[in-house]
Amino acid sequence: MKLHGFLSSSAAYRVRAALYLKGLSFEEVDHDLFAGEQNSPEYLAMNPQGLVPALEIDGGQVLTQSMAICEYLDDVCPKPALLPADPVLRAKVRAVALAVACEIHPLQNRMTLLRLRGFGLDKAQVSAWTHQIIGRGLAACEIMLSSEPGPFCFGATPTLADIFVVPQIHNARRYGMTPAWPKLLAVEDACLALDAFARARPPSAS
Ligand SMILES: N[C@@H](CCC(=O)N[C@@H](CS)C(=O)NCC(=O)O)C(=O)O
Repeated sequence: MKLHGFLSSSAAYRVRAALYLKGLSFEEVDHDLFAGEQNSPEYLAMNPQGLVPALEIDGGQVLTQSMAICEYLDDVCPKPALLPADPVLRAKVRAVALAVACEIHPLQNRMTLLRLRGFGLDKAQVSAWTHQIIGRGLAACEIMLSSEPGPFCFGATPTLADIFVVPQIHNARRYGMTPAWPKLLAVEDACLALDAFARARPPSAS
């Protein structure tokens, strides 16, 4: 498999963590988002959204959207499972992952922030926006997880929820925040103690 990503992309971080958790080997191709490589005709032919990650699988098919990719990996390589068997718990795991994927990340990604600058917001205003979006979103995740047993988001093994929450905490730091949610920080510690997350993580939070 070939993972098309970018080192500092938190969405690519999710897929790297899932691939490593499952012990799958893959090749990584970096597309420099700052240089606009995601908008080249070659890349758009693979992913018309011009977003990373994209995963090329055997047979030349290309999968896009980190959640769809992670669920595909869970389908074809069920162990270790990224979704619990219990339907209620599955829904709760997906709800936390989606809280990051739908409500937090798209409002703080590079394209959104560039558009805000284009509408005339200055750097400080854009920074206040990202802090507000991430702060409110992760505070809600902290509450959603408050009564769940650790050390991971939903118990003894990492799930899709961890795969989405941990890269988002990384992004919070990248945007100059100091995350102070005890449950989320404990989850992050548990995940980063695993080789899969440690290898998947971008090198610095700067
Ligand atoms: N919902 C998508 C989000 C992907 C996304 O926003 N990727 C960002 C990097 S984290 C990107 O490719 N941005 C393109 C750009 O900045 O032009 C997913 O989960 O895969």
